[in-house]
Amino acid sequence: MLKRIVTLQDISCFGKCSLTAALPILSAMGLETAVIPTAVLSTHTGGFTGYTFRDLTEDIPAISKHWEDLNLHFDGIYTGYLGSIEQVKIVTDFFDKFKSEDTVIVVDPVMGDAGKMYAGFTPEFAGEMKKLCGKADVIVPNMTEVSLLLDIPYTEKYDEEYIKDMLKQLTSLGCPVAIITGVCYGDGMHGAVAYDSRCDKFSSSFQPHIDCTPHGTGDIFSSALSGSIIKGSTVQQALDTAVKFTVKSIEATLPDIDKYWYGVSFEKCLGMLTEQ
Ligand code: PXL
Repeated sequence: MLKRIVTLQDISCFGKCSLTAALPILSAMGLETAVIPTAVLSTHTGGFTGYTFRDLTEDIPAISKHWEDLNLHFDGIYTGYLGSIEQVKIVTDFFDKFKSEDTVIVVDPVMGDAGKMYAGFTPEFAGEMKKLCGKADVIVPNMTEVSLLLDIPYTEKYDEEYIKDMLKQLTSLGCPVAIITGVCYGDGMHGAVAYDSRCDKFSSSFQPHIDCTPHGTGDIFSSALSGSIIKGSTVQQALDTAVKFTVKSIEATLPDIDKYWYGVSFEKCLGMLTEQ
């Protein structure tokens, strides 16, 4: 039987991130994928100007109520970009309604990158996101989001000990597993590091660094990671799958990077996921 996941994030109609990346990736991994679009934007907010933004917060409780009536069960719930504090609160309620004993919740606390918050986000939003992270089984912040979740300054210079310390602090938000993405110790490698507080175990996965960060790599990583975890992989296996898929997708973008500056050419690599 197919495992069923629901992912809650925006549709950026053009730009290859959030739902337009998550849906094909999760489907390629063999998961039945339901979606709750949290907002509709004409493009994502990274690098485009003049984008439209229709907030769909109001629709979420009604969708949720209908699904409760249908008695739907989800093996996984995966959240990405959420557009407002109110929306984060409503998603928290959604977790309470649909989390059963065997449901795995993955929260990607999408708020910023490279030390800057994305357009429209505030420190108050980060406060609400901390609470949502506390309800998750797995969280997947990048270093910018780590600084926002832990109220510490953003830094690009750190070592393994620092990352391990951050990971432990992140699990004290209430989620048993924390994964930091985009980790680079300056040794030419780039990857992700995880801490599972249930067994006090660290794991990591690294690949040679590619000097190019197209938009949407975080969403590609989180989607592949969520799919893997919900299919029952160990944290180590999920890290390996997500890191390899992300790196291959970035490599696939390189020949045409001027043309595809707005997103990663992950489509060329979906075969890696269907074969698993
Ligand atoms: O890739 C994260 C993301 C998702 N959705 C929207 C965004 C961004 C990042 O900028 O703007 C709308």
